Amino acid sequence: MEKSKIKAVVFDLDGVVTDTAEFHYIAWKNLANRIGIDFDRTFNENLKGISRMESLELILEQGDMAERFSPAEKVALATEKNDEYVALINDITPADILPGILDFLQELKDHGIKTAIASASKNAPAIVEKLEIRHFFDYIADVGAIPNPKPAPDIFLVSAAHLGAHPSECVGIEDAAAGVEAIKAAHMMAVGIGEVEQLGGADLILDGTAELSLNEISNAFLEFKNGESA
Ligand code: B16
Ligand code: MG
Repeated sequence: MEKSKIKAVVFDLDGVVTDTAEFHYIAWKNLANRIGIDFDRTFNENLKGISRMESLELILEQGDMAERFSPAEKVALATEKNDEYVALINDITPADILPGILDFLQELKDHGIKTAIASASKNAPAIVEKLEIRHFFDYIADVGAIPNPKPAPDIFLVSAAHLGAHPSECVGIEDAAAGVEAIKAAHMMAVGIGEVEQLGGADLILDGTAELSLNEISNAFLEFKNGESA
């Protein structure tokens, strides 16, 4: 049997390739606490896959401070958070790549399957360099040039186009609900890494990245295709 008809795999970064969520959490918590807003891990879950400015708006809203700051002050707050985040990720090394990802990337390369990163993070290119995995990817989306953020499909559609693949030939991998929604809106097969409660919309849900393999996603892809044509 042909191993796969998948032409391209589009990866989210944070939570799929590496786990920078803890650093986002620390930097947002410090900023929120400084301006008098409580911030805990449960609330932090809402920020996964969400852009920097949208994250700030959600934090201000939950602290009843949505109207307190001017647009310029909000940019300054977001910059302050990002400065701390950038300092925290400075020490990232290849040891921070999530389990199974390197083998999976090598497997995709060996089978000539194209790959891209579709991250909401403006720091994605720097993180990929620090992880020393740039050579595994054919394209890294520039989130600053993407019209609408996740859960809109834009970043996945732009990635597929750059890889020369039709969305129906692509698999997207995400750890956040907004990301799975974006993949589905792009009409790609969605692999969710995490809990079914959050990622119920995905076509395949895996507990962790160690479970990723070409065989696993190819089988799910065949089922996905059969389901579509049924
Ligand atoms: P930055 P992903 C997302 O990365 C994070 O999950 C999210 O928490 C963060 O706010 C967003 O990137 C923007 O990051 O402030 O570095 O531009 O999961 O889409 O790879
Ligand atoms: Mg993510």
